[in-house]
Amino acid sequence: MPKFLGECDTITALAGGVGAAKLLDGLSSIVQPDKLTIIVNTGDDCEFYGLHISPDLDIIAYTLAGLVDEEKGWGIKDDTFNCLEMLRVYGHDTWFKLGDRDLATHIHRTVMLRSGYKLSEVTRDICAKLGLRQKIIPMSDDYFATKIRTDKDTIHFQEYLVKRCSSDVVREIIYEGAENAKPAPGVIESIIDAEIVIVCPSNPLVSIGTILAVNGVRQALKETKAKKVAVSPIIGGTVVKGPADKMMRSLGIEVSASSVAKLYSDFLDIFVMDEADAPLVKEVERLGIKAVVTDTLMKAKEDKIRLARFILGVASTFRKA
Ligand code: GDP
Ligand code: FO1
Repeated sequence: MPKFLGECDTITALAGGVGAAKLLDGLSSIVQPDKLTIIVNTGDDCEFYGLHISPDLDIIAYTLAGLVDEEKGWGIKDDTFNCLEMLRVYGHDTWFKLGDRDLATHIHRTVMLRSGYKLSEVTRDICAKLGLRQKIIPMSDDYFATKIRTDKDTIHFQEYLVKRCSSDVVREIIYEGAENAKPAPGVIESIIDAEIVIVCPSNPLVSIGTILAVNGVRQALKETKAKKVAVSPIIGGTVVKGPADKMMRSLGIEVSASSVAKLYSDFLDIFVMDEADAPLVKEVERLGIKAVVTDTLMKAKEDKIRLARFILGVASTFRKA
């Protein structure tokens, strides 16, 4: 019985924030929600005013629920910032822009965590209440914080990204807590049991790199029989948004699609690159990865659906050696 696109395949995606959310939005339009599991980076998680913020989990959930502020790619559309303004009056730091409705999510999450629930349980609750049927799982329930060592200090990733606008030279990325971080329930199982694993176009160092740093994840990706497809977040030697290019350059990694492929080469089957990077196909194939090119820039909904269809199409025709 032939499979129709997205009909029967169980898909597990590894995701960061905004870049991943766009592809997952497209994928969700063509794949039944119960076939899709999304493992999300929590290295960006941070605390403000005693509240636990999980930016990437929220970006994915808000996007799939149709709530996201599409212009920014994060936060809730048409949100107001009255609470933040009052916090500023009281002298608190307000560089991380938490909207009023967004704050409700962080309050709810924090109340549940304080009552003893795990982050994965809280996430399941939030997703159910937002009406989502896709399975969204944090990479780990354990403490994990991405820290950036600059020339003068070591700071949380959000401080590097938002407060300092990625202006520091990155000397080292520290995955704090990685040694003890166990995968959340369902992470390893969903990789092993999937028919297709998609590595979303996310920052390879601080979104996908963190997920790969969780104990057992890389091994599961090597062991699974799933077809493993990654989409390059680098197009024509530059980023669509975010600091991945600056970070790679600072760390002496060439800013190119093939460098990203190299970072995943121990487990990857197929690498989807932009047409602009067609000259790099041979270089990627020398890594033992099938390289395919298409227009990977997602602006409108049609672009997201087209890329999602393309990925499922190449995965369905790929045969492992
Ligand atoms: P993250 O998702 O949390 O890792 O952070 P960002 O949302 O900043 O994006 C991560 C990466 O996704 C960046 O390196 C972007 O270049 C890439 N990205 C964002 N939008 C697109 C897109 O439409 N197509 C492709 N190919 N990459 C994208
Ligand atoms: N990104 C910003 O550039 N500035 C902000 O003030 C900001 C606030 C914010 C609040 C909630 C949330 O869920 C995400 C938020 N982001 C903000 C996005 C976030 O910092 C990053 O895009 C992700 O961590 C990277 O995926």
